[in-house]
Amino acid sequence: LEPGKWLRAGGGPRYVQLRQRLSDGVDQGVLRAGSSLPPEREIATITDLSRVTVRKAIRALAEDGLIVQRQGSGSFVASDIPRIEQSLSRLTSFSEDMSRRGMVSSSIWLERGVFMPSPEEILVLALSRDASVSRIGRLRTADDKPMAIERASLPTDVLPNPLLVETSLYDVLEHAGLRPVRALQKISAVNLDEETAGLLEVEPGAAGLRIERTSYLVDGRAVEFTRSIYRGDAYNFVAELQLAK
Ligand code: 16G
Repeated sequence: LEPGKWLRAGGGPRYVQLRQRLSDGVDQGVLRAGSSLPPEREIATITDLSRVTVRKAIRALAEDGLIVQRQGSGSFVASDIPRIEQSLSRLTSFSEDMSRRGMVSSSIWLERGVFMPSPEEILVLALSRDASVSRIGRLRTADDKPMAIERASLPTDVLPNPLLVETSLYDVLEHAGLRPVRALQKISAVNLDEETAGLLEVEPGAAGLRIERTSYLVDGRAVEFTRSIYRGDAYNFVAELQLAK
């Protein structure tokens, strides 16, 4: 944004050029979803433009929906991810959820292997002391946008080899006749640490949702214990409530 380097004579009004410059920054990911813009006064100093020009550019970007202005706390880069309405009462998989919405789901592998279970896995999956677990950690994307990080642990009786999972875990379970029919899910709020935020392509400290799911077969056997971090700006979780009788 240094003065002179990008302002072109004949490139239109200065505020229009600054608006273009800032919107390029958003497109190129230099300014990330949820990050705050420097204060007007600072942008004016760096660019050597007047505060009036800077204010005009920012107002235009807000009108474009590219940034959000918040009274008292400045301007933020808006999230370009439309929110996913996710039912809290249906036991579906990420792949199914995305394909039902006409989106292309994919995964980037973070971890895949067979391990000795942690005390928590032993407890939640009701494992015997000598059992082992398959762990699969994935960054889940929809139309190439990162949505969630999911780390699933399954008893090796259920998933003997994590390499069997190429795209959908639930497909693999379905084929083995081990598709869960019931799950318990716990949701809590988190602020994303630097590493998680980097994977999800948001600012460190941005809001996320930590979701834990334990899934069961008809006979009550636990098949999956998954800890996930979902982008806080990408989801609306929806449940229908009924009057308690
Ligand atoms: C969902 C589940 C996850 C499951 C995954 C399987 C949550 C909140 N949701 O994302 O537990 O492992 O679907 O998806 O944990 P896949 O069949 O596409 O691999």
